[in-house]
Amino acid sequence: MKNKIPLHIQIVIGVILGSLAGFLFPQFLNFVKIFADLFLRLLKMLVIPLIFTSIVSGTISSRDASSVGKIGVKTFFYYIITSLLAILTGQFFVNVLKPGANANITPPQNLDIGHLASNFKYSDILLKIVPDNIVKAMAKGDVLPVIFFALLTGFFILKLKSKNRDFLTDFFESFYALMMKITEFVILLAPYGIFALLYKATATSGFAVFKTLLFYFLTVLAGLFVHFFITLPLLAYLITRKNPYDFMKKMLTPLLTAFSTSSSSATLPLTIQTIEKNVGVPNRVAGFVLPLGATINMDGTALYECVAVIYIAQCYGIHLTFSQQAIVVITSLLVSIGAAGIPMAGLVMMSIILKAVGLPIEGIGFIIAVDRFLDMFRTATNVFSDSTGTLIISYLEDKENCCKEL
Ligand code: DAS
Repeated sequence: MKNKIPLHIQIVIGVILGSLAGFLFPQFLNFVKIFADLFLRLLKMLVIPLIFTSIVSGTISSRDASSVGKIGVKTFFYYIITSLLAILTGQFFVNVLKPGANANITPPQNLDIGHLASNFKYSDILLKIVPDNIVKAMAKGDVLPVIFFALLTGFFILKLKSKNRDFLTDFFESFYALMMKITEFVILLAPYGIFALLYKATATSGFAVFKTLLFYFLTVLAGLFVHFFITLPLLAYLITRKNPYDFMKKMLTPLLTAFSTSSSSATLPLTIQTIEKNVGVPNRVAGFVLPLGATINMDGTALYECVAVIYIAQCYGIHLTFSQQAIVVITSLLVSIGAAGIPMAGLVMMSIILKAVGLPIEGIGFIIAVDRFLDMFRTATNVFSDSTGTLIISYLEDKENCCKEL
């Protein structure tokens, strides 16, 4: 189903027509609402199979258990630190700037805000990691145990005898390719889903949803800007003592490709080729850190998820307490691990965090209008974080001969 008009133009048209139609003809709400709910259900339908196949295929992409062991620990440590730094940067800006404070959108009646956070204990998180029944966890949409089981699956596939390992590697890589295809199809429906969601938003609350949208957009950009131009370069400099802005210049082509395609996965071959040729990182490191990062390290997405969920709460006039925000932070980290490297993957995962905190999934309607544009900035940030991680790990692996071109 190829359409001549580029997706983001279709989305702009869906936003404009949907919001005008909802404001001018609210009487068709019950009919249009069906399509809004259908689109949200399509997004939720993808989450668990996409997370599972994305992580398994990302983990086995190294094809070599020893590299997962040796470089793996440094790589995961880097991913967790930079994703958390990104999320906390986003949390800082959304709490200081409060972009949703004046939206005053009436929340649905039966809200159960932060039901998880009321008696939130960190030990709960540890217990929740190991499911007593992985099929039940998948059926309930519990992200944490699904991620844990997917990482175990990927790691131990690499430990199998070559016949079984090759079969399962092909199976999961094909399954992931299938899930990406289905997701791309659902995203093709985004303009229609966005029309229905914006119709519903303006039919129920007028243009209040737009009052603060630009402020939200700028809040996400502020967080991404700090992470991209300050946090990541500072981290790279403190560890490698190389000029991080020289490195950024050498990675410009994949960064601009990530920006224009909004897909870390589509940019991956170019990222690998550029970091090996222009920076001198060996394929042994680039061939492991980058494919894994393209599927499970998404700093831009993690930052965006945190800002978006707290913004949606602000739009409803709901103040999230510290422990409720802690749930948002941890779930944003987990969701960013499971998000796929394709356009609007971050949006697909949003429902998980909203559900974890007890916010209505309809809140997605407040941010969807600008999601495709923010996706360009967060994908470039994702790819730059993966590249910076590759530079750092390559330096830690071989300080003497690292990155001769820098
Ligand atoms: N577009 C995703 C990526 O390719 C990021 C996102 O949707 O948040 O990294």
